[in-house]
Amino acid sequence: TGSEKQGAKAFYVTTPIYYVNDAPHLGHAYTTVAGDVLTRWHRQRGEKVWYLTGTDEHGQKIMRTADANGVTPQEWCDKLVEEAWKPLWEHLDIANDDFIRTTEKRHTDRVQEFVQDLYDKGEIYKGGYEGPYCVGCEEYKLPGDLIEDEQGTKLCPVHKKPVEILKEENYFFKLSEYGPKLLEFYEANPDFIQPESARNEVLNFVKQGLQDLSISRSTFDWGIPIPWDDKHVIYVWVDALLNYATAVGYGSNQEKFDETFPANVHLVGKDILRFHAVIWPAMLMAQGLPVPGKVAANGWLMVGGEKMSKSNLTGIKPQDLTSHFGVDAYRWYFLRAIAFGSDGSFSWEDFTARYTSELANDYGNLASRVAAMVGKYFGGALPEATAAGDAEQAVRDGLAKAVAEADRKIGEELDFQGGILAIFDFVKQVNGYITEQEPWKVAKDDSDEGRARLATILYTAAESLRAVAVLLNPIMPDTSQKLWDSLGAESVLGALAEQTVDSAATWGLLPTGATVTKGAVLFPRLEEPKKD
Ligand code: ME8
Repeated sequence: TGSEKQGAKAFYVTTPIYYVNDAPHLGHAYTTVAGDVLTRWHRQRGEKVWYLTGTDEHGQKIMRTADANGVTPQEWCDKLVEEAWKPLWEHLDIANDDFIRTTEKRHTDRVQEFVQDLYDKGEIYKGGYEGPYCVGCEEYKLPGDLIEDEQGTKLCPVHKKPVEILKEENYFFKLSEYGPKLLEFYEANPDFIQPESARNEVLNFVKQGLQDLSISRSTFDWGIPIPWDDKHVIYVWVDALLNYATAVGYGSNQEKFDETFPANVHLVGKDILRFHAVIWPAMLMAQGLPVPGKVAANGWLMVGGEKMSKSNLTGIKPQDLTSHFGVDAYRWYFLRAIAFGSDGSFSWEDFTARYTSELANDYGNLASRVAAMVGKYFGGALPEATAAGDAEQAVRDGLAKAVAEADRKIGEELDFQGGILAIFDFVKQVNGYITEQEPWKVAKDDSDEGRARLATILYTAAESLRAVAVLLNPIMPDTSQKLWDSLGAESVLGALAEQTVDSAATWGLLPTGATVTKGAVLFPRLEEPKKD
């Protein structure tokens, strides 16, 4: 703790800013929880961190939704942000440092300056364009990317809805000129796009040659005006991508900007990969600004073989799952069950099975058994480990391995599943250790030697749990706090928030004499499963 360096570059992570045409669903929560775990992990390394999320409020999609509901777009956005989006992030314990809305003046003013700058530099020109447009994606599609229904109607491949033919006189950004520079950049930075499949998709796309990007719209007015021609509004995606800069002081707070920008990781769904891995770096290159460290694309949560979306509502809201399984189990489940970057499906059965076996049995029971035995055999005062041998050394080695693996996988590789498994393998190891050591049998031996063995076994188990509480804190903060309290760790080691990944790996920090109590049940027995 306290190792944050003044003036050092923050580890800066972003989520997409979500469209507020509807309330958030499981898919949005998936990306946002992943970002929260990633940033909490880095905070726990003692790093300075900045975690940004927010909402994308301009464009036709929002305008049409507001119209259909008989309110102004601004009224619609205000309502959805305050009543649906912010409350869900609070409910899910998301520790974002800022929340940017693209209708805020701190954003709109800077977007106009950015675009004006590009115009002055000759990067933007006026031209005409006609092509198929998907309002769901807010994107012109290439004819070759469209799919057809049985009647031969051209459909957007993502939304499976008819595209509209849009013809506009627009301003264009000279994106086509950035192809070679981008390819050179991808080559020099093989980790820029994650996973490999996403990287390949982008490389192939850019190698085919880029078209210039239409960056204004003149057929509707819900957007930021083009500063030199107010009959046009700025294309919603150009507006949206700039949030990553405007939210951290671009053009307004140079010190903050230098300390934060560019993002180390932009978390995105694979549906918006090209915007982040092609258009965004090109916009930054055009402006002479540094490009991000990584664009990490998560896969899709699927339902019935289709991407879960606002229009294809599953009927399952995040709140339905948290009220049944609890917030912590919810945060854990999707990262545990689905390899980040791959698609995955949700089912009540799978969640229930994993909750019961991994959370309640493996983790929850371990915590309650150990606390109960320290209570029963030592009156709740953590005894000293004076008789450690090979079995204890194996536990210590297991912990060292788990910390190193989890740190690399979660902190560096964004392999949340692998990191969680490394920690839970250690939980299993400690369970196995207790089963083998049979403390309840050792307890029958009243000799000094017997007492020393019993003390050593229980110390080893409790100290292991101390480390587990720290390691799982970024993923299940509420549960870790309960465990921390049950181990009596707060009064001797300080707040859980002050613990570090290094401290998790340091054996022996929980002092002898710590007051261990049988605390709150970590994972209560589930009610009868709901039906979907
Ligand atoms: O695209 N599975 O906003 P959006 C996994 N405003 N992740 C999913 C998902 C699913 N089924 N559905 C949504 C936009 N997501 C733009 C972004 S950024 C400058 C502008 C997640 O409301 C995933 O992260 O459509 C996806 O990229 C994002 O929500 C799209 O949210």
